[in-house]
Parts: sequence; C-alpha cells; structure tokens
Amino acid sequence: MSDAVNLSLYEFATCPFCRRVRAFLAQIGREVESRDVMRDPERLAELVDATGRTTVPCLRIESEDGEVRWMHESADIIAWLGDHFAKAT
Ligand SMILES: N[C@@H](CCC(=O)N[C@@H](CS)C(=O)NCC(=O)O)C(=O)O
Repeated sequence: MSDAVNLSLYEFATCPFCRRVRAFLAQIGREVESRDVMRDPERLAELVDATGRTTVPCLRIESEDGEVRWMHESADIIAWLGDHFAKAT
C-alpha cells in the first residue's frame, strides 16, 4: 500500500524512456495522468521550476499529506512503481 495519492508523469510521446515507463504502467494496470511537456508549455515550466531540468520522464508524486516529490530516471520510476503498486501474484 502507498500513501501516494496523486501521481502524474511528465513526458512526451516519442521519448523512449517515457514509453518504457508507460509500458510498465500498462503491465501493472495503473493509470497515471500524462503531462506532455512538448504539447503544453505550462507543464514544461512546472517541471523546470520544480526540478531545474527539462528531462523526462519525471514522475510527480504527491502524498496524502500534500508533500510533493519529483522523480527522474525511468529505471528509478519503474522500480518505485513496482515497489508501491505491482501486486504479487
Ligand atoms: N536516463 C534517463 C534518460 C532520459 C532522457 O534522456 N530523456 C530525454 C528524452 S528521450 C530528454 O528528456 N532529453 C531532454 C533533456 O534532458 O533536457 C532515463 O532513463 O529516464
């Protein structure tokens, strides 16, 4: 179980690292809001303001108490999602 109540993925469609994260989300059956930094300059500005970088994918994790964390690196994002949301079968 996780206390992360609100997740959003800063990404763009042709980014292979973003696709890797998307594929993992599909695999575990988890829906996460997409925030396309190529199509929406406001989303890009949010990402840069928060992280100082334009790199995607970046997962924005907002927890129940309102704390926000930003996570770069597709491998780290996938590992975190797996730890928090993948169900053991
Ligand atoms: N090691 C990173 C690589 C991410 C990466 O290179 N993303 C590219 C898009 S495919 C990017 O955002 N480039 C623009 C930038 O870094 O400002 C990961 O696995 O997430």
